[in-house]
Amino acid sequence: MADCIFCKIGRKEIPAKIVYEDRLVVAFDDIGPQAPTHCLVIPKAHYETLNDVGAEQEGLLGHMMLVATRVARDKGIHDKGYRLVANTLAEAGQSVFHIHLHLLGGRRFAWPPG
Ligand code: DGP
Repeated sequence: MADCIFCKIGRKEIPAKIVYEDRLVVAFDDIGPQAPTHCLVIPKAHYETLNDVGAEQEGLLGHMMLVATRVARDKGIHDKGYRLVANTLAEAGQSVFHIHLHLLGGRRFAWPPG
């Protein structure tokens, strides 16, 4: 999508600290980290929210989660613990409308989330 910020990161039109990339996804450091490790895993294809992803993209969603575990290993948080978050629509706090998984770690998190 032409003016989507995460599409632009995926196409390398704007800079980001990319920590993993393959044919389907890109993972990069969040611009406003909420924890010592805070990365985002995005598909290169544009889907506004999880509600826009159909059953045919089941493999892509699984791949995003596996990439998150790989990045967690690379970042050294794999064995201590980490949190994956997919904010969906405004009430959950989604601010960028291109699906993404937050990978957060390196500190203790509260539950329930705020
Ligand atoms: P959410 O609120 O769940 O939609 O999360 C969007 C995240 O995206 C938020 O934590 C900040 C991050 N973000 C927004 N714009 C940029 C950007 O241009 N570069 C990077 N690296 N992260 C961004």
